[in-house]
Amino acid sequence: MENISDATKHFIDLRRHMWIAGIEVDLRRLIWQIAVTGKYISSKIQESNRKLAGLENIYGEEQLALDMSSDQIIKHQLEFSGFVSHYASEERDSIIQIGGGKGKYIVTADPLDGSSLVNTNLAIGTIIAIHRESILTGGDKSLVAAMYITYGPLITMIYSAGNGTHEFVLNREGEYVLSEENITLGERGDIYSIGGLRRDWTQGHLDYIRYLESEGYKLRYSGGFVPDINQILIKKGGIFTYPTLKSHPNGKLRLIFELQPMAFLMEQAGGMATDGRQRILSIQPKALDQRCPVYIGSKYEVEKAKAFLGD
Ligand code: AFP
Repeated sequence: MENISDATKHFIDLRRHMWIAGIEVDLRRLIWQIAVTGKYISSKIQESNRKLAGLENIYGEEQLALDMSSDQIIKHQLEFSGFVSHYASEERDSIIQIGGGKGKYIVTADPLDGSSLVNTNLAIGTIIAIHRESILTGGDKSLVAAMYITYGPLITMIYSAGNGTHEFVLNREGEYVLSEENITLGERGDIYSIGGLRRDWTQGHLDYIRYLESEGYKLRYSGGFVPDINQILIKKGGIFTYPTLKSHPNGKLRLIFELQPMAFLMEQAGGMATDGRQRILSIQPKALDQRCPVYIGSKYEVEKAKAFLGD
């Protein structure tokens, strides 16, 4: 039986992983500080979930929505980091200057994506992107790192700083230890995760979905973007799509807060992400809250979607 020190010597924690990868020191520290907020947000979820308390808030005070309080946790953590000049969040109408505007990075957050699922006890998550340039120049010009934290049976964190896509799990000691390094998607998978109402789909999208079903793809859709994407990464293939809808031509998901970071992580894992025609990371955002259709996952399924949509 290995002794404890031998048993743990294989554990690579997040900071050591980033140091070995040669990531710039301020970026390493920033990614670490954001990962730490995951612990605070997770305890907020536990504390604020009324089902857990078994009763409404005993003081009757207005419970701040979880996504708002998660946003405040992240902002406060970044405010004093010294590395961040501006912060943008799905919970805010504009980009705000923080830390005196001196830091070298701009951070965007979807602080608690899937918050409408919290009382169902399904997994939800935090999505983060870290930019060096203005976030309105386009993902492939400004993005230097992306990460998401999944609040499920375990708290896991997936990150990339352009060094591949890697998964860490928060252990009992409160450390993020490496659980899967260099996640790499296969050419294709066997799961499809599809948003929007079938009656709202365009004909090209409907034909594409019927093709996947004829190929025997299995439906995996929770209504939470983070766990649905996480399943495709960990299962090494498949497709998530929230398409153009007749009622909403730009779909539902946000380009800057949700799609750019996930596209960065998926491409670093050998996958693809498009709006059905062009690469998500090549799209120059026109507005902070711009929505965009999305096809994201392994190459075969994304290319197939482009073919059905009349590439
Ligand atoms: P909420 O944050 O309002 O729960 O929305 C979650 C989400 O933005 C994304 O996480 C899901 O993929 C998508 O919406 C689910 O949308 P539908 O409820 O229309 O399926």
